[in-house]
Amino acid sequence: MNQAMTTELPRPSPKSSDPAELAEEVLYCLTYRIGKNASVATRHDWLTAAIQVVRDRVIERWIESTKAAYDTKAKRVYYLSMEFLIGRLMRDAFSNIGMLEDMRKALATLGVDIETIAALEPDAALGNGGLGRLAACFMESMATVNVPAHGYGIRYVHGLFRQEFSDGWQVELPETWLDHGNPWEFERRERSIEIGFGGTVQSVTDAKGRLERHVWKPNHSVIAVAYDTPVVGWRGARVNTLRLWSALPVDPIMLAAFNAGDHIGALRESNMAEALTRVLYPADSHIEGQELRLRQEYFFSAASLQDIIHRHLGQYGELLSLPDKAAIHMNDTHPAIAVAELMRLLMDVHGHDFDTAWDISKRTFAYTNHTLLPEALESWPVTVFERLLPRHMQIVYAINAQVLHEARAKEGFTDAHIRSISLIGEDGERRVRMGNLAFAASHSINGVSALHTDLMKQTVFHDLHMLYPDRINNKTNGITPRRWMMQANPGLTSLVREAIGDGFLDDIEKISELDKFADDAAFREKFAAVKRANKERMATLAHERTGAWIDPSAMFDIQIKRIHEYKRQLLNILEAVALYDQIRSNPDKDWVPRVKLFGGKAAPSYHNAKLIIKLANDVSRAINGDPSVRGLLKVVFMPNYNVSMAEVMVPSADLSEQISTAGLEASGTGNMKFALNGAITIGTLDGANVEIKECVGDDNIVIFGLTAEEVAERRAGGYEPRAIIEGSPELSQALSAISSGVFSPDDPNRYRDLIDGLYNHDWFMVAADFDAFCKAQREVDQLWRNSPQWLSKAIRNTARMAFFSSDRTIRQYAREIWNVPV
Ligand code: 26V
Repeated sequence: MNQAMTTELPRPSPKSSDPAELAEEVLYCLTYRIGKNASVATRHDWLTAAIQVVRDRVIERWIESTKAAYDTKAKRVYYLSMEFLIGRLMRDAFSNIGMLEDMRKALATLGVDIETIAALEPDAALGNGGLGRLAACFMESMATVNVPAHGYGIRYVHGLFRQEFSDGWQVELPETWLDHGNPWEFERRERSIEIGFGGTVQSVTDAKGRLERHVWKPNHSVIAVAYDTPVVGWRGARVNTLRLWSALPVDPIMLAAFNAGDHIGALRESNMAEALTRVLYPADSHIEGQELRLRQEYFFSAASLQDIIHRHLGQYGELLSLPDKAAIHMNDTHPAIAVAELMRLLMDVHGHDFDTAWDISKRTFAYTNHTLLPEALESWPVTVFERLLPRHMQIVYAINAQVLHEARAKEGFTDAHIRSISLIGEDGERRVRMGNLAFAASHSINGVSALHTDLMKQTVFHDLHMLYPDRINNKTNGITPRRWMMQANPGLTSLVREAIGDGFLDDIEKISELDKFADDAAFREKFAAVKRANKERMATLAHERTGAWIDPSAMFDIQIKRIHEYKRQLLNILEAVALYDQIRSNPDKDWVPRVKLFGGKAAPSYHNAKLIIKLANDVSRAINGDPSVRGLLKVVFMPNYNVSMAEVMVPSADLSEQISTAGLEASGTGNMKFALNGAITIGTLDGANVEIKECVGDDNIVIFGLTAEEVAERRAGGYEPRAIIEGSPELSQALSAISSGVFSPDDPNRYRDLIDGLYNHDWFMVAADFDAFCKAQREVDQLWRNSPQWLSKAIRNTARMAFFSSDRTIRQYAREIWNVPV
């Protein structure tokens, strides 16, 4: 770091973007906000100072945006999500505000390398995967397309765990993103809200003994404290707020208990409160009804609802206009308890009758479904629900009575239909079905790809769709091109600007002008050079993190996502094993050199997913260490995959693996990131792959395997994986290599369960798709051999991905769901 020191620091004019003045501002912040001078500042201090300088610009626009929304009485969008997988914010904010390059220069004059300090910023992993990352892309797009919006979520002290490998096994370590403080957030103690749990419900009657209202008397409560983070849109168009709630004990020093001599009790209560927002649940499907999870859901939903109502009343003084001024969006069912909370506030606190409250709620709420996996559909035992939220339980029953009443009046509705749409599941233990609650209370329920939306109508919501046929609609997911191209792939961005000008930066549709360069040999060379540089950067990262050397001239074949059996990392590993065998048997064949890269975390309690990670690492060790392979195939599993790692991996990919069992991946968004960055997809006709194929064209994607319909038919018709495995020499060979301990000589039985599962039921149809997958991979090799042709296809992928911008998705939400002008 530069030792340059100024003795006098005039407070600089805050709007300058002149690098010399910016440098002065950085020094000013270092001195007066951090309390250090340049000679003793740590790299973290420089990072904080640089962020604070840009933050000042952001704050000015933030205040303007907030005031404008108020003055114009604009309708606001409230996006409720248990997860926001935002990653790092510095580059995003600097770039969107247009100061990245000026700040780079300013810091350089101080002897500070912006990339070095950028790498120190923690990656905020307040989410598990697709659903959380979508929420983050949506926040950025809402600011970009000028939708006045607030995101509401939880400020987890520990986000998704840090993953390490110990002898190839996943080990989970706590993640501590707040260790050095968080310069992006502003604590709002004045927005503290008391949230109650448990207790009893009293009925208040009037003089004539008629029921006037219900009063819920919780028996314990916690305080929700707001922390606000500004979210900057492209070119600083607008700045919205991400408001995350943190839990504190009502009486932080527990004076009453303490004075009464109950020291332990005081401590326990204080710990209980803070435990509420301590950690993100790390499972992206299946939850064994942990009560803490329901508490988290209610805590953040209730705090958000009360905050929304407070803001609305502050401006409009009544609540009948709520649906005209507020759209409340539920990101999956995790905030569905907000429905009962709004009903409670409207009826018990503000004196509206049920019908009015129900009408207001339905016109205000909308819900997005992100998965059809039955184990991921949330439901809570009535006993737990009732004990924790007795008044909400009554309200759920009242809503249910209303819905069932409407169903009974509908022609053709049988008892079986009634049972399936009920908000209370009666098979076995009685449970509150959060999906049905969210559906019943929403005027719009959307799927996240065309296929997923159709399947919603045919499966989980078949009967509710019959009852309310106008509600289900499709909004295919998108990704923000700012983070996923402009920031993550500056090389490609400059090349595209050189070719077609800057128009696509503001209007991504214009990227289609790149199409005409697909057959331009000179452009192809430049495109290849950009990809090469990205692959070199990736190779360096792979070496740093795993010790493996990978050759940037090999094909980079990448599968990064949560580890899940339906996503079929196992299919990809089996293909690697089969290829390994073929390379050894036919050493003289003209093999295409490949590097198979993996990344992803398994839920800590998901046994098979953890076994799949171990298998990938075992296979990697065997293949990478076998000299007879001569580097023609390498397998590398990158530990601790997160948003920041995706930003390096995605731009380096030649081939994008999107190989889920058809019908099970709701959309996928990684598929979009890769294609935008010029990777070719190998994939099944699942989720958004179907629409990607339509956009890029059949010749520019490699599709294989069963369709969703064929998967369903096979399931219904008695699927026999054993016969398929026995009929496929490659698959049999690969499986027998694994089960005979070739990759696990220390424990030959390690993969017995995994392999037996394939022979016995193979829920995810790995066997059924294996041969087709291998064949498709050899077609990919063929394409790769013709480099100009490969590059043309890659360029066409980039040129044809505009549809998958989250700006388009958000405009559709705004026009078709929220009724907000864009
Ligand atoms: C579900 C559950 C179920 C209860 C336990 C805790 C928990 C935590 C997260 C989730 C969400 C899983 C759903 C999810 O992430 N779905 C993904 O959403 C993406 C955005 O729409 C979509 O692209 C992916 O296909 C879909 O898997």
